Amino acid sequence: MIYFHSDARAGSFSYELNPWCGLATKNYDEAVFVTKKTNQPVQSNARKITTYHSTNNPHPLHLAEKDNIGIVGLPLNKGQPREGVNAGPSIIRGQGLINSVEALGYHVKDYGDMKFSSLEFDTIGSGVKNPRTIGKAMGEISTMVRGVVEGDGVCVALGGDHSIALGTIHGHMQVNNNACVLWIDAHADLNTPKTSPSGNFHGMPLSFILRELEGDVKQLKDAYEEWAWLKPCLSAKDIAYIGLRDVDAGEQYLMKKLGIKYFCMYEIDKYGISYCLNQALKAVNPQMDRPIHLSYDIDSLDPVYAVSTGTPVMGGLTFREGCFIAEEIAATNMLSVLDMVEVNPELTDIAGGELTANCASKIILSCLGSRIV
Ligand SMILES: [Mn+2]
Repeated sequence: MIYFHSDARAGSFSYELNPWCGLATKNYDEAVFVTKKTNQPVQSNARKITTYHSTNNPHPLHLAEKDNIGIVGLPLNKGQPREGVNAGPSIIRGQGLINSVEALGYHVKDYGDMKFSSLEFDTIGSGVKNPRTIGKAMGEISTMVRGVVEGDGVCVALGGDHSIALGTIHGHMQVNNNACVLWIDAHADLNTPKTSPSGNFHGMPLSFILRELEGDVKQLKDAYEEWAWLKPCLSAKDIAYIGLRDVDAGEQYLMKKLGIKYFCMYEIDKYGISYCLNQALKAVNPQMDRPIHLSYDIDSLDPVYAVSTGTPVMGGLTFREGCFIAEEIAATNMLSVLDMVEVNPELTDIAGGELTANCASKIILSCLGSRIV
């Protein structure tokens, strides 16, 4: 049984610390939080995590007559070094996602999981690891997402690492060329091949989609035919960040130089999530007439919730703040594409993976109109 206090920031409980993720519990099944005062297990006001939402009411917020939802799994893991993030789509689906989306009143078309080939002799080129494999996969993702948006109106893309967003945004923009992007993430994912400290592509997808940075990615693009399809199609003024707390020096420079709107955890603590989200939407979608591309990295949530993800950073969004963003996006009726990325069930024990996937699933449902009441 998992017990959990309703406000993880309240600090009224003590628990063992797991050195790399911040929340201990080698075995969630045995984890019982205790009060500091008495050291007794908390029973009276403890809650089981899985009873949070009711999702079997018809969705009250019709997504602007988009009653079809296309869901596609993108199990790509070559944009970062850890195995397991390719299992993201299956563990998120395993939360009962398809049935729950149907229970909201939508007609769901499940496109299954795409298969990506690993190209031979693909190590590192122009500062990017696996450049040919990723270039090819991104082109294929772009074509797939374009088709889903054309056919179903709304596309939910299950990652995979955050690399996939280059393909999903590119495909989306081929249909809705006036879409704006909300990037919910601990990281800015704006490195160019030159500024990236690691060469991992999941920290670079935005630099490849931005018109302003076309020259910075040209060397890689020109070097491999797998990148021939790419045409930058988004402007810096059309992106807003929420949840940042680990931003590389080169990214900080580019964010300021390009004037990208951002709401780091500092701003969220200071002004609240409601104000920050409102300002982010105002910046990229002032008339609320542009389709929204919501690129949601599960590591935007604090590692207390998103425990099983590749690059966790302390001090993130609470689960409720994460849901609130999703609920407000649903209320705009303008959601067109949703990426849910970086759930990696193989980095912790089974319960940690399930908890992370459960958060992802609940946020997806909230984006599609699921409400508490
Ligand atoms: Mn990311």
